[in-house]
Amino acid sequence: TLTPSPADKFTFGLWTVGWQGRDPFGDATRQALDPVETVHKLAELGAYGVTFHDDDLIPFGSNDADRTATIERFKAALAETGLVVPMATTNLFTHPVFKDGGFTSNDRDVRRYALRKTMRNIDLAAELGAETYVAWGGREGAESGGAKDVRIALDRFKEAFDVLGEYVVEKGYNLRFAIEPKPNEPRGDILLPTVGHALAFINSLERPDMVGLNPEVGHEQMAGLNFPHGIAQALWHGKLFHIDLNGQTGIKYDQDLRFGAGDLRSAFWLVDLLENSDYQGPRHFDFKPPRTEDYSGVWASAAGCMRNYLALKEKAKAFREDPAVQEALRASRLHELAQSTLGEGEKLADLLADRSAFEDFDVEAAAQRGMAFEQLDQLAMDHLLGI
Ligand code: GLT
Ligand code: MN
Ligand code: MN
Ligand code: MN
Repeated sequence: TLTPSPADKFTFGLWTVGWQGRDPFGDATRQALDPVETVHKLAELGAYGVTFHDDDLIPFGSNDADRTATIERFKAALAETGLVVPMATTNLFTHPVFKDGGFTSNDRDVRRYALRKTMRNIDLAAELGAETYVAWGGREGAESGGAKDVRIALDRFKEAFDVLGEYVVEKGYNLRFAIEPKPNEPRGDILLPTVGHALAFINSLERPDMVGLNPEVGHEQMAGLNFPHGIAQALWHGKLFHIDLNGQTGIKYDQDLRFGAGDLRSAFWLVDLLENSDYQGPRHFDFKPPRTEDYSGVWASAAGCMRNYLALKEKAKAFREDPAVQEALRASRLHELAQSTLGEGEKLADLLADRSAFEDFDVEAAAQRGMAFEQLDQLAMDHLLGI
């Protein structure tokens, strides 16, 4: 069925459907959305949950009384609809104070403020039951070489995650951090630009187990990378804590198209991977309905994200179950890839002594063997195209 239900675990950021269409060249094309209305609308569409930045829910600079009232109204909407909040995050990019970053700004006062702003929203995230706290460092970066000493900025970045980890442990919250890489935009070059950079960084933290990834489809594609491959590696490291699903067509500005729009083949392999993995987390959409749309277009775009995911899930299942595909997978020797290269109990000395592995190995004959990948890929295309 292509009708979403909470069991599908689809979630949306308040900032996605709530994006008013402001871009570097033009003003907003849509009125602001009330988060309470968003919660009701998403529930109607079949979503499971909603996520937010502190400032999406509570306008920046609100006084304590307004903040409390806003949170109470939001909680009431969650209770009424059954929507949950599996993830929250901090806005460390909109206010001009963050023009050189939050955790890695050269300005030390700004870094201390960024930590406090984050801890304040971590309290709210924990109160609402979130288990993942996303950190997208869109302003952590530079436009010019001398402006940032990257090695020292990484010391400060590490310091931030170490302090925040200590805070979560001290408070006893059941919360893990998920770093969201992006190569550029809004900064000319952003720190931790890809999944690979972020994975390596995590190993240097005080509490590496508490920190994983929130990769976004379009962000890896902006760097020309294969998103399903990046996700597979994140899964292999046990670091896929969360995921931002959307669409992108090649190396250009961050398009944030609805999921499935953009590189459809890549989206197919992504859903195939996720659905056949142990990832149990939300399927979170981080998209921006184009500024051409009014609110009926916005909700159509949100519904389209879920519909495309469910359609691809059906296609992937049919692909895996097709006997012709199973035969093609055998012909492509995927089962052989699954065998260890050394035999069970085989020692290094045995490999060195095995003349069939080298001295008597018929390299030319092996070179002649085709891999049969094109037949396999055409079957995938046939399934995807519905022929
Ligand atoms: C912003 C960014 C997204 C991040 C959000 C989390 S904010 O919209 O473009 O990719 O996921 O901070
Ligand atoms: Mn994006
Ligand atoms: Mn975005
Ligand atoms: Mn994102």
